[in-house]
Amino acid sequence: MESLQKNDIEVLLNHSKTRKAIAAVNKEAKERKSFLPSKCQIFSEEFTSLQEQTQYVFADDRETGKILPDIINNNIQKVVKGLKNFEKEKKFFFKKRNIGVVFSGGPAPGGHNVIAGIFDAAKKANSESTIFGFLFGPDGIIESKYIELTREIIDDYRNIGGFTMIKTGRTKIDSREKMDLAQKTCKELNLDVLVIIGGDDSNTNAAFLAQEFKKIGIQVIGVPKTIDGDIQVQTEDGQVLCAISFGFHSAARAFSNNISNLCTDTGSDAKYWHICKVMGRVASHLALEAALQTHANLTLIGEELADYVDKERLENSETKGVIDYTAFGITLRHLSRVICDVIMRRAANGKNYGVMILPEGVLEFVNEIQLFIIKLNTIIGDYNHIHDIDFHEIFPNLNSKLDYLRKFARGISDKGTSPIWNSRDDELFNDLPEFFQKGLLVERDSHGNFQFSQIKTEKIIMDMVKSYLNVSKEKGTYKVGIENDYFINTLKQENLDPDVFKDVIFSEDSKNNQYLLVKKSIISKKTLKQALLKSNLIKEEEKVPKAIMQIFNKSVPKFKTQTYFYGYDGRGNDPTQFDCNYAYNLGLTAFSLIANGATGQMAAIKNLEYKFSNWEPIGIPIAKLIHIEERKGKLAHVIEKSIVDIDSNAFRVVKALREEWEGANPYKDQYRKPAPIHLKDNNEDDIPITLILNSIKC
Ligand code: FBP
Repeated sequence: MESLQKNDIEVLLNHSKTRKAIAAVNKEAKERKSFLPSKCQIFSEEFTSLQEQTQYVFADDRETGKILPDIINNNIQKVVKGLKNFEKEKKFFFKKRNIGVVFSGGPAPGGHNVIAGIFDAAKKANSESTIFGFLFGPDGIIESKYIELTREIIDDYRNIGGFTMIKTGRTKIDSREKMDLAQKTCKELNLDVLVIIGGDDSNTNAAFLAQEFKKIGIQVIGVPKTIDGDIQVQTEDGQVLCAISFGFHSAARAFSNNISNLCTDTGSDAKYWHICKVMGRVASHLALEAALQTHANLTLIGEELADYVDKERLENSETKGVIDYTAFGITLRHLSRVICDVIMRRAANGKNYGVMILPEGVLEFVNEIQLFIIKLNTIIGDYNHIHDIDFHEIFPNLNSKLDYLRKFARGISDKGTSPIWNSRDDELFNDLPEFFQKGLLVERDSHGNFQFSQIKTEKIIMDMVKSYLNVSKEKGTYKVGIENDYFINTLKQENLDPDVFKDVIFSEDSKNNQYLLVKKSIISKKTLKQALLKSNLIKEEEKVPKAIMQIFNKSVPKFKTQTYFYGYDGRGNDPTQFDCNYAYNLGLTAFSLIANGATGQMAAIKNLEYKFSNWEPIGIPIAKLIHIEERKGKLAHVIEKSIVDIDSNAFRVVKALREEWEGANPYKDQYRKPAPIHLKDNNEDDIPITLILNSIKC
């Protein structure tokens, strides 16, 4: 044992073992930084060109064409080998350029590799080129805050998660003033091109900037990032051009590793339901992937719930000769019943525990909540428009907001009447818990998106689940099944005849099962005693035998939960090998687009869902992805978010195996353990399962 002087903190801190043990960069992190992502074959060429691909057809874009006339006619461009005799193109390719890069929106693992790819390709083409990184997202462009990215800086962030190198932000360059300031910065830096690494809204912004900057000769290129996986591009006839954004795989794998550990915990301790909310502002892609990775007992997929039809309601209304529109789509009440059903069926098989995955955006697909969101968006949007001032500034707290809504309901608002918010809305809204009211009234983000991450979705849902479980407990329908052998052994220890007691305590239909269910009518010590008295198994003055009490107590469920929010942790996770390679090749693709004069294009890799050797770098015309949708109560031109397709293979597999994974049976749960995230070898987990399944043609 080495002797260390007590209290001599200096000695302890300087000890070689201490220094090694707590070093900021460990061996694995060093190895990660030096990992070389694989490059698509085409990038070993000296230089590349772009080949127009006119065979791909997109939806009607006349409306977008009116506002983005200079980029609406862009086509898909495939990165191909550069033609040696095309001297002019070659000269342009190798020219010295100033490139500005910016992260926009939430972090996603792999972002640093996109910049590393751009940096490597740009320096290879011309070592005198300069790469500027704008700080804190689009604010850095508006406020002219940037750093020059040197090789030393880049090397320090290769294959490392998050966006820490230059940070990120959610500001949208959407006003004349911000556009002018952005132009000023870019001109002062003498930029040739601006690369925006962002989600659907940031790429929409990139298209508008491309249109605006065309006249000053600055190219704008987008790169699809978001852990949510909701930027996916398909043509009108379903050809996949971009199967997923970078960051999705790493975040999904990080969440899945944690969720899988909880599956192990719940199967060990057998006392908790672990409730895991996973990010994904609207779309449930991350939840779907986590379900495939872990086989958790219950995963809600918002998109499926939206499709729900209450057949009973529909039939009832049809017999009356009317259509009940409320029968379409799921309500919060019904959703809680769906969850309770799984909990109760597992409990009946002795498993009063499990793991549940709730997508962050699930409420977006619940009827009454969706309606509230749309109505409130419109009211707030109208207020901002009429008063030219922000609603949240004027009504900063919940009470003032509610007061405004109440006035609206009474028709004494500035507009005089209120067709959107009537007294029924007011009543329903007032019935919601305060934290949820606050959540629904929370300020929309700069792109007009509802901020689901600010809402305790899991609390809203689980509160309803808990109250329904309590009702079910009182009704005697929520019980923990008692294993037959356990019952027999327990009774034998007290010399009681199991066969005699079985008939009295357990329900008829469970008597031959491995797990026995206490009769519905027995819900308390009192009702238990009554049942025994009625069957003459005990006398009035006698106590219920200890063994029977033990069995009864075991059958009474205690619903205990632990809740988790997996989101921010996954955004900061180090990228998987898939994301390292993907993001790096996106960077290389972005440079090919830049060096061939493209603008208004988004770098993408086609065939991501297949082997690496099939990956095909392309440019996608952003303007062609834009459609019109409601934001902040107004119609806006934005890239359409891809939500889970309930006809996709990935969803169909989850649906088909749902019962097996629920494990509402006496057998072992079918949990799956995903491999840990590391860069050493390729392993079978190194591609999103969603992509593998969706690529199967059958
Ligand atoms: P992006 O679309 O910008 O990639 O962000 C997605 C996301 O991670 C969502 O999953 C989540 O709802 C949201 O960001 C959280 O945003 P914030 O960082 O503002 O809390």
